[in-house]
Amino acid sequence: MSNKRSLLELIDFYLVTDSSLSRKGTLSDVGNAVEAGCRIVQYREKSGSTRDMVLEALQIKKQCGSETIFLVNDRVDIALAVDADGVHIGQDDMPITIARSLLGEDRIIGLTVHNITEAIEAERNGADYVGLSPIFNTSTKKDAGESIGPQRIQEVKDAISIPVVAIGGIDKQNCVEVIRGGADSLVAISAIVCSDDVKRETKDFIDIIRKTRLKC
Ligand code: 3NM
Repeated sequence: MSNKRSLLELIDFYLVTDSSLSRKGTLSDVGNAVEAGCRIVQYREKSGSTRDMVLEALQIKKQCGSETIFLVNDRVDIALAVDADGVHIGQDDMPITIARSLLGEDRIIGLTVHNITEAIEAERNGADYVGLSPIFNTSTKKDAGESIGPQRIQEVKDAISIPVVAIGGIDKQNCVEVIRGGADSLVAISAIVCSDDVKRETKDFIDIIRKTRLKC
């Protein structure tokens, strides 16, 4: 395992996989997003056997190579089994302090948070970044809760010193507000995996994010 934590600061666009929404399949989505310049991929698979997930995760790890951070959603066991760069966990998953003791200090742990209190707690407990969710309404995650709105991102950012990754209902139109709102990085699931051309969409997101940053 290589320690890619320092790369977190440089990330702007973050891909999360979803095989239930994908047009062309998870491996195709990851390959295209990485080719387009995506430098962080989270394998988020909610169905199928552990065996199939491990085998798929191994292929994704290969696609990510040495330049793209590879995280596994929720499953600390799978992250360890495939020697991933880390995990992304939610408030109802394994407590972060236990995940940290299993994963060690070198691996990345991201935690989903919904407000400032959870964000401060996440940093205190050793999270490397927070996923702030949901920024807008989304149908991708049924229990995502009330949307926070891009205007509230900065107050979370100001309360912690780890990166804030925005997630939930983000598309090419509203991502400008998300970056102007203070997010270090953003995730789009449906906007990417439901598209016919994942490479083109990923490039478009990266271009918009970088151009918006230049103007901020
Ligand atoms: N939160 P889309 S995943 C809102 O892991 C949300 O915390 C997640 O999908 C988390 O970009 C997710 O299609 C869904 O709205 C985001």
